Amino acid sequence: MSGRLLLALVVVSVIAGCEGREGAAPGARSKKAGLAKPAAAAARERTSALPAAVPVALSRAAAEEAAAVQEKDAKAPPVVRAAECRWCNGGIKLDGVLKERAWSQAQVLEDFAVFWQNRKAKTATKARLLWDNQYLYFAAEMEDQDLYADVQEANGMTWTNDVFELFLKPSKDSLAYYEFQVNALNTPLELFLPSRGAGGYQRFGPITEVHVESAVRLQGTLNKFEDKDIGWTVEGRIPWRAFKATGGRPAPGSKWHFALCRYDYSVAFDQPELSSSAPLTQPNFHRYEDYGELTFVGPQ
Ligand SMILES: [Ca+2]
Ligand SMILES: [Ca+2]
Repeated sequence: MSGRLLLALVVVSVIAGCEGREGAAPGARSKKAGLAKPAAAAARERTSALPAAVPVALSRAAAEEAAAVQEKDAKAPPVVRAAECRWCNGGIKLDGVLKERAWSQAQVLEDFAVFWQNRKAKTATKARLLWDNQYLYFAAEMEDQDLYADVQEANGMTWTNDVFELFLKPSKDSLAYYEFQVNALNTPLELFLPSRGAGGYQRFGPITEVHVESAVRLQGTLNKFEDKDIGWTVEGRIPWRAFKATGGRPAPGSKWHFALCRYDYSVAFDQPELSSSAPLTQPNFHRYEDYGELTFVGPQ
């Protein structure tokens, strides 16, 4: 009996201590009158009050936080935070026409945004990725009302033209990543970047061997700004040996990080439109902290 009373008193004092420290939970404060009641009754009342009072305070904070996140997400444009690179079943002919059965089985990545400006891209993009033992395949169908490209030299400054870009970072534990581009004239650019701080295009552009093979198909007239174009399609492949510096081909189930990006120049835009599949928080395609996750799905 005395042991039970002692336990009740301990419970009362522990709860009173909680109230004294927290103080802010309105439900808990209104129960203070209960101290005048016999200890056992007060303990029962407070023991039942405790689980209700504390979670109410916690759940209110959690609800407010969830509402804030929801409000932010409601404004944020959709992007590709995770995607599958599926196995390529059947051949792909690089001709800029995506009629192969293999492409129809690829995941369609069309949530391109100007995320750092909290908006969708002005021009739509539908991209696809596939892989097999030899290659990583990529394709993109891009809306574009003013087709522009004049860089013809491989590993030239293709981003000064309408261009499709792939950024791939095989490992979080390494600073190394890769950048591939194809402009609307089908000129490739390929960069192995050992790190962001190593010197970028100026240093690695001239010494990175170009492995990318691609084809483009234009719907419109290139470099004729007076008329209105429809768009362009790129279809390409990169052999896994291009990734030899970081171990080459991934194993099924491997997860890399990636961003698919575009520059769209147009007489209708005040600035060239940079867009990406990734939630980039800055106008910088090299910001791999923001890249989406790409899972390589093996043959089924
Ligand atoms: Ca094709
Ligand atoms: Ca353009």
